[in-house]
Amino acid sequence: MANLRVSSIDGKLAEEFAVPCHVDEVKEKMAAFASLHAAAGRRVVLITSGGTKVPLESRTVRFLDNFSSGRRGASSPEYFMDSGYAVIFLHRHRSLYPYTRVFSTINMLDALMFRGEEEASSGEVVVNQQVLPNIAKALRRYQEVKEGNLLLPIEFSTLSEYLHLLKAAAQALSAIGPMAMFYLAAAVSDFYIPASEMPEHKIQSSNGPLQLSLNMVPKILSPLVKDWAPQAFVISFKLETDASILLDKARRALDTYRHQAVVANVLDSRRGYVVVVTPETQAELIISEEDAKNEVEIEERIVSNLTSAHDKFITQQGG
Ligand code: 9Z3
Repeated sequence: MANLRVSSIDGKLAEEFAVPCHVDEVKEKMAAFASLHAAAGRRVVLITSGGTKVPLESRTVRFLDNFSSGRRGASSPEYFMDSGYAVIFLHRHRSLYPYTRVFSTINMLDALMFRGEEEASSGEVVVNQQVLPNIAKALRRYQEVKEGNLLLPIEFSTLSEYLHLLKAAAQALSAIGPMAMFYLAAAVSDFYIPASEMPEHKIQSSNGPLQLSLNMVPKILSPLVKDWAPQAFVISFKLETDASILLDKARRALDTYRHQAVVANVLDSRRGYVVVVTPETQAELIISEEDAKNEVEIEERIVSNLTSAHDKFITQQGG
């Protein structure tokens, strides 16, 4: 029965969500990246980040979006790479990016200036260290990451792209078994319009008020855990706005999908408080005012908690 349900999810994915044309090429890239690092004894984490876009028209003018600033998804790779992991960063096009994320609010031209008194005539441009005080540190780390080929960025925009690329990633990473971790921080829509029901052209307001009927998005975690990457260490994120239902929903997700942990958070407090829920444990991670003053980020604590749990998981699997 369970397997039937999983294969019907696979079928739905193929029929109702447009397949991105580059999916096979990306899958090969991810598989090569994973096996290269696993052969060197390095673990690989697939991090998803940002919100998915659900188009209302196939020649899309309008779409529904899920909220996510992309900050968690962009900061976490930095901590994973500091802990010795290689990272596949499956992120929403133009969302925050590791290392450059801290400069995202800065206008590039405000951060540059001409060297010396001669000004523009010299043509030599340098970074204004007052505008970008930590640029050297970020650049150094970014270059090390590039030289070590530790970060593989892959972009998505729509829900369809996200689902197909996540499936490809799971299948690509299955070859490295328990060395793979999935850290599913992207904010994924629960609702969509199937390709067969989507109008081609822009919906006309002259037809009167718009009523939308949306289908439920198939629960992708189910085939991911059971079929595509059954040996991997899988973490999902649970987002609520009502704190009173959060832990119950997190537990229910663990019961249903049988993966390793849920990071539970409430929208308003997500930067300062999360609970990491596993079948046996529940750990509250908190950023105090003092921590915040010292620019400690909660993602550092989340990553530290999960990398330790991954250690134990690998030992238990005999890896
Ligand atoms: C999260 O809960 C992430 O922690 C946030 C991070 C999106 C809140 P930001 O990007 O915020 O740093 O601004 N992600 C998962 C959200 C999600 O869609 N979960 C689904 C659910 O809760 C699937 S498990 O039902």
